[in-house]
Amino acid sequence: MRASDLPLIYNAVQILEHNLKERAQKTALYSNERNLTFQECSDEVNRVGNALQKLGVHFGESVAILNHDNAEWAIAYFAALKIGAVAVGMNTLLKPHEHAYILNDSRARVLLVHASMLSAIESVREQLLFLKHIVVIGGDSSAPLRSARNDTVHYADWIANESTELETAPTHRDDFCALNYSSGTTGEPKGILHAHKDLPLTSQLWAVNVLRMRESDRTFATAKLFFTFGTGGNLVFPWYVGASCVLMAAPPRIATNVLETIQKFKPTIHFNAPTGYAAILGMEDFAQQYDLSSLRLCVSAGESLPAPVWEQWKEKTGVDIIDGIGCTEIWHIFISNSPDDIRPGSSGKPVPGMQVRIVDENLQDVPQGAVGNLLVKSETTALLYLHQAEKSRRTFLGEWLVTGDKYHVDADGYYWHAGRSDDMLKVGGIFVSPVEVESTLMSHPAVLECAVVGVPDSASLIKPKAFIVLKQGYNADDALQREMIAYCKEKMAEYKRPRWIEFVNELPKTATGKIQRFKLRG
Ligand code: 3UK
Repeated sequence: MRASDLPLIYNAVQILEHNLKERAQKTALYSNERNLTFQECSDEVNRVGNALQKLGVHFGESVAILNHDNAEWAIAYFAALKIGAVAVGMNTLLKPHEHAYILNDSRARVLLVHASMLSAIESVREQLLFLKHIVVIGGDSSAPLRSARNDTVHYADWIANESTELETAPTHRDDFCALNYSSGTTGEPKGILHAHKDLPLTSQLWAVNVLRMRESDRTFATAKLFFTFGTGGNLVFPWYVGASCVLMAAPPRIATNVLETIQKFKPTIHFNAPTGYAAILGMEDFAQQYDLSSLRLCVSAGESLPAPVWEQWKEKTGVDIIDGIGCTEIWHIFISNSPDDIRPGSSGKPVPGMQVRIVDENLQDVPQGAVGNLLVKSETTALLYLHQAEKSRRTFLGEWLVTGDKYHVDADGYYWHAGRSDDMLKVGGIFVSPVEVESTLMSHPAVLECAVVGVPDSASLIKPKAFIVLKQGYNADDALQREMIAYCKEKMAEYKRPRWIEFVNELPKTATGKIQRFKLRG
């Protein structure tokens, strides 16, 4: 399938609405809070779409979603698409100043926010230049809203009198429909815009052609819907094939939440990051304690899956994990293992319909077997980073995307991840910039100098470790380490905190005084 196989006027709400013909009464979405059929999803999408239009949302404008994974997340996303707006799935783990940056950069006029995160938004409300309306999801809808302004409304009240009829905006298949923010080594997060066409294309090229997802499947992802790994795996792909999804609002890093959800809702395909599989494997007897027999396949992405984790999972559950590498710039997976062709430890082979190259610093192909920089060509690649012209020019080289990954290919055509070409770390499948962790630590009164590097944990998965030179008068003891980790949790999203701190007398440096991080990786 190619983009040109889609009609010129195409709206990705089709991915939901095509199900109304044959399976309107099938459960489309399961969650602890409520289950919805395709018909119910479609009706509610229309009500939300109408309500958004009444708030003045026009074609091409952003609608921000800061919500846990639940029915309203999915509904708001497709409602934004249907009216020709751009859905901005916001990372719930970030701090208020980062939410403010994203709301301003995306110029969202409307924010749908879960009640539990409303106070975070209120704390930066003065900084929000474009936001006009807040819709509160969850919480007690009979309680008056805390906000003093009359621009805040409960979701249930907001859609109560809206019609279930709504015209689909005649979007071009190349019109933007979704905006996701991804962090870089330095500077502000990068806004990545995707078009309507990218959703059916990735669904067909990877979920159907490689993973063989089908109507009888039921998906469950720990990757949240604000991350395109989750939006694809747990919403767009299942609905594209007429399958159902299971949404879990609870934090995915707690292994028992994940196991209980699998036991209760019986998904057939589970999406997780390597850290998530390793956390479950860390629980003795999990396979005896929980009924996981509904699973037929698992998928891993976000960081590379070590072969021992693959083997232990297979031994304990009998289920294969399909490792595939994806990125937000391409929307989803572009090199992947497949159910009948798995090489544990490798990322598999290029997804048919996409192409990859491994090149040297001059963009020349390296000989087979040599490590080089990975470039990818896919019709689903974004065109630019919003408001970041220079970074865009360095990353989007015509048809080829510079992924920032090092790879080599073996004689059988399997691709092997060999780290990143920048300093970025993937921690639990999410980007962490060591520069950001370092500058946070530098603001602590006891820190003279520091360097943060990725160090493998017991499951061979990378976690941040800080090497710190203390100012005079501070004791290099456990209490100070604990205090610094708590300090990092308060200043940054929790997943960015160093897992280990080592106090050192000096840091290795070049003659010109630049810290040599590679020497610390050990
Ligand atoms: C790394 C992997 C080795 C790699 C993503 C699936 O992770 C996703 O998107 P991001 O933009 O990060 C992209 C970067 O993450 N990576 C991802 N998967 C793997 N490295 N093996 C893997 N299997 O450095 C890549 O450049 O956050 C993954 C689907 C959608 C996604 N957005």
